[in-house]
Amino acid sequence: MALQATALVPATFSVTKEGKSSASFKDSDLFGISLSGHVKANFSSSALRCKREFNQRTGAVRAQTTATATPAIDRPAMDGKKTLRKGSVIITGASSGLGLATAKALAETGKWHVIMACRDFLKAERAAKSAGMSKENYTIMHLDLASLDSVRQFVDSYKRSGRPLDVLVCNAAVYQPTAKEPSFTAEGFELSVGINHLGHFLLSRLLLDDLKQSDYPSKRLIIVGSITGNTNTLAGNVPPKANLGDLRGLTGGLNGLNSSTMIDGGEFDGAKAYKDSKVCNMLTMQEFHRRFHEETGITFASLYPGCIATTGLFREHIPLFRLLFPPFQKYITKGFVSEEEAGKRLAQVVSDPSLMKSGVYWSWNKDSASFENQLSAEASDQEKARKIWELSEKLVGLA
Ligand code: LMG
Ligand code: NDP
Ligand code: PMR
Repeated sequence: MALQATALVPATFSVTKEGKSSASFKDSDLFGISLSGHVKANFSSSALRCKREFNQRTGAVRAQTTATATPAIDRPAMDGKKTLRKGSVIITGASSGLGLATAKALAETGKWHVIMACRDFLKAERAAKSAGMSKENYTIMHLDLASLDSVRQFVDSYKRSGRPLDVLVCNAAVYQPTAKEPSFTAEGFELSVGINHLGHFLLSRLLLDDLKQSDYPSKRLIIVGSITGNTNTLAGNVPPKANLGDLRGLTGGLNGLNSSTMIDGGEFDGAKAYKDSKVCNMLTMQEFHRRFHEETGITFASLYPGCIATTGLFREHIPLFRLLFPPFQKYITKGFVSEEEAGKRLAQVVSDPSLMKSGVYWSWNKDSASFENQLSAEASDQEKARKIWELSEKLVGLA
């Protein structure tokens, strides 16, 4: 409970003033805590603060509109000029790696308030501090994607906070390449698909309406994908390969009791479960696009940010792998990107006006220029996307 209450308090409360690679391998082809002191604040003050923050920022932000192409909200100001408000972006798993680097990149612009949706509050707070993020630019909220109750609580808290929602980034993930046995979420789903896909599926479904209601000029839902889920690439052909099969395991609930823990019904394999989960992420983005883009104007997108070989994603891999993987990616595949560079890429998908197209899986070439990439046959299979949507709805209690 204490954590929940604390989690609702924006870090800003402590501020007194309320204030492609074209070399040998191509991505696109086969080679391709100062917490407790501020807990007094409650929901309504949070909403109030939001408004005040908006009012105070108007002047500063107005000055920036002339210099950049960041979407602006046309609101009549006192002097009759157009103004914009800060965008609000939720990033799941912003306590490390890509999520943290993206939070930092967005916070630094001064145009975004980042809601860091994390399972470990203290880790997130330390991470934000050591990244040098200033308190008025972020809020940490508790979210454990391995529990659908936690997802629902997070959504309730967010709605009560009174903040608008302009962009949602589904970034968090786990990867269990060395696990011999499966582990499970609170509801009994195999952990990687449970967190990476099902938790995010419920989260984004429950927050879709908030995105829809946003008056921000460009509202977006971004689900992080990966090259390793795409079997039209070399990286996607390193065994074990992603393959969702006929979805019999997902149909059975991935619980290892009356069904397999793997989507395709096979034997548990942590590396494959991760890659399968990424295929679900990329299919879900496209299904959202087909169902809701026209009606809501929301941009749905996915991306492969590059191989960020130094992140916590590989924490469960053997030490030798963690030692050799970065130089392998840097010097042999040349697919390596730093966390900082990858953060800038995802930040572009969040806010760059040139990346507004919906239904796209973005990648970057060796000059770090973005391009619309091709997904594998399975990761663009419309019929599978529809089935996964419907099965996932049942599993998370939406149908
Ligand atoms: C599975 O293995 C694991 O079983 C599973 O747990 C999970 O981790 C999963 O996808 C993740 O991978 C699959 C993989 C194991 O199997 C294969 O890829 C089959 C082919 C492997 C044959 C290796 C030759 C590859 C030839 C391709 C040419 C490219 C050059 C590659 C150079 C590296 C060769 C070792 O694959 C492996 O175990 C490969 C080893 C892990 C790769 C990452 C680290 C390699 C680093 C090597 C060079 C680093 C640079 C410094 C130079 C050091 C010199 C010693
Ligand atoms: P990290 O491990 O550094 O980051 C993953 C984040 O997810 C962490 O903040 C972690 O929290 C969080 N997380 C894990 N489980 C949960 C949970 N149950 N509830 C809430 N948050 C959770 O890895 P990356 O930054 O590399 O990964 C980020 C995204 O990028 C993933 O979607 C991954 O698939 C994708 N990606 C990564 C690539 C790479 O090369 N690294 C390449 C392509 C895509 P905590 O800090 O508490 O552990
Ligand atoms: Mg892979 C262009 C070549 C390329 C790229 C971009 C990646 C990205 N990898 C490439 C090639 C190879 N990898 C080759 C030739 C091999 C065999 C030696 C290889 C192996 C390998 C392993 C064992 N690669 C891996 C692993 C992992 O455990 C990582 C993984 O699959 O996690 C699911 C991984 C990755 N390679 C990548 C990327 C981005 C990953 C991290 C996976 C992800 O985040 O989706």
